[in-house]
Amino acid sequence: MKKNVTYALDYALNKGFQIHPDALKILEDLDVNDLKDVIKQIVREKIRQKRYLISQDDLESFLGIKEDSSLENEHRILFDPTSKITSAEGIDGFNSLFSSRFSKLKKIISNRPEAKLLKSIKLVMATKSDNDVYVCGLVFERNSDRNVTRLKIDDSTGFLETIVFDKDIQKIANELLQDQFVMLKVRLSKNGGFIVRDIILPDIPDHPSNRSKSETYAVFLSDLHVGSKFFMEKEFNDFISWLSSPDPIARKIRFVILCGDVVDGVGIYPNQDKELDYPTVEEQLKKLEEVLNKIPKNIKIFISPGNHDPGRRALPQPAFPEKYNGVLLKHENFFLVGNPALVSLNGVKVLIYHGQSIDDIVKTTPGLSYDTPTKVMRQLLKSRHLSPIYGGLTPTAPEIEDMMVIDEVPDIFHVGHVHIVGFDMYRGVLLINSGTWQKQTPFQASIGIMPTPGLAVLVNLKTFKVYYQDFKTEF
Ligand code: D5M
Ligand code: FE
Ligand code: ZN
Repeated sequence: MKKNVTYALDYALNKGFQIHPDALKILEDLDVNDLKDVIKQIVREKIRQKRYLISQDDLESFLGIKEDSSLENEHRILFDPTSKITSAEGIDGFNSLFSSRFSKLKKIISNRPEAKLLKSIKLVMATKSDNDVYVCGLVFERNSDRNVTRLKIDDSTGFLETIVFDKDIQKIANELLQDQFVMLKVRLSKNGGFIVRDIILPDIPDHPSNRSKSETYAVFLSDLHVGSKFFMEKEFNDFISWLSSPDPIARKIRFVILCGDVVDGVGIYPNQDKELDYPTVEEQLKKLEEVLNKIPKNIKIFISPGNHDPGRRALPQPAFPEKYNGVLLKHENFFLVGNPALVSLNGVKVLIYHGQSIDDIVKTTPGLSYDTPTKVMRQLLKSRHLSPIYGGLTPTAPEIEDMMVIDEVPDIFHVGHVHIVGFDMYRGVLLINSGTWQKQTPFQASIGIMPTPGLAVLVNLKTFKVYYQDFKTEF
């Protein structure tokens, strides 16, 4: 028992009072300076009432931390790939994946007025009109040399090679990602080349976001890497204890969202076994469950996988497979979803995605880097796709439906993977990268990644105000 609590206990006993064990737990979390005052005032009040047991209820009422029943914690899982995964095989599978991507995004862009003038590449090539025409397709190639950018797009009726001269349009062109969907306004030049006169991305409309009616808070976390020698167990446990503390924000938390890499996994990178405290996935998950079990039961916990978690690596990833999920699913307040997933928390739509494709985007796009993850997240929203680049570092499964298309506009877009906290607003969407609870690893040091570990990102779902709670103890 902590020393300050002993003081409270002695004081109460001397006056003929008993303190219930649940009430003691609350006293343990109080600041020493507040404690003496609190206990004296409660004793005075109870003497007046002639009641000689100090209960949890007495303390919670006195401290104003009594559970607020007006805080809603309603959730709906709006999209989860788990049951939709079919994994079509071979080339055919990829053909259907890309044709699904093309038709879904064409539908999204068809809300634009220009889309009424869309023509197929085959028709444009055949008619050779010298008016402006609109075409759409997936980016097949993008080359920039000196003053011109060349774009080749594919709409399944054929390929169109185009040239961008205009400097402003070049800026957009140079940020285009391989296999991203675009609409181009082009005109045939006298020497037979198609000049790009505008680039239109599917993008998201600027919109007022859905908000929670009550001031419920959600905590956004990712990349715990439980099992790794570098998992910051002490800091993470401090955070978990804080969730039960009298802190006014902690009292209003009803949701925790874990965005992948919750465990470090086994055999994920060469010689990983030398960097593991827990050498099997089962032990890692048991450890994770032990820690998460201490979270108050009135908080719903959503867990989505990342590239270190058990199950298939290719996107979209299903929720943790049955072989491993028992230890987590025995808790009624735990919900396992796939990657990506869309959940509604008190009406606020949260898109959860681990963020594997960021590796490919940072690698191929000038001006984007790991330390500005929210800039990459903007690109993803503009392209209305979570993993546009095919054939890079991000494994993609040959699904019949492209579930990485951002069909619905979210209110909060939650990503992890880069281990660096960041937040921003884009067209009414709150972008959050929730960092990590793993110290810098030797691999990250070797490639110059400076993580920001030990920060809990908290959001008021009514106001969308973002707070950080810092649990880092080493600098
Ligand atoms: O990824 C942790 C961090 O390391 C994240 O910023 C991405 C980066 N990372 C991971 N794999 C690679 C490769 N192969 N190249 C470059 N950068 C990488 P995590 O998923 O936790 O291992
Ligand atoms: Fe990670
Ligand atoms: Zn990761």
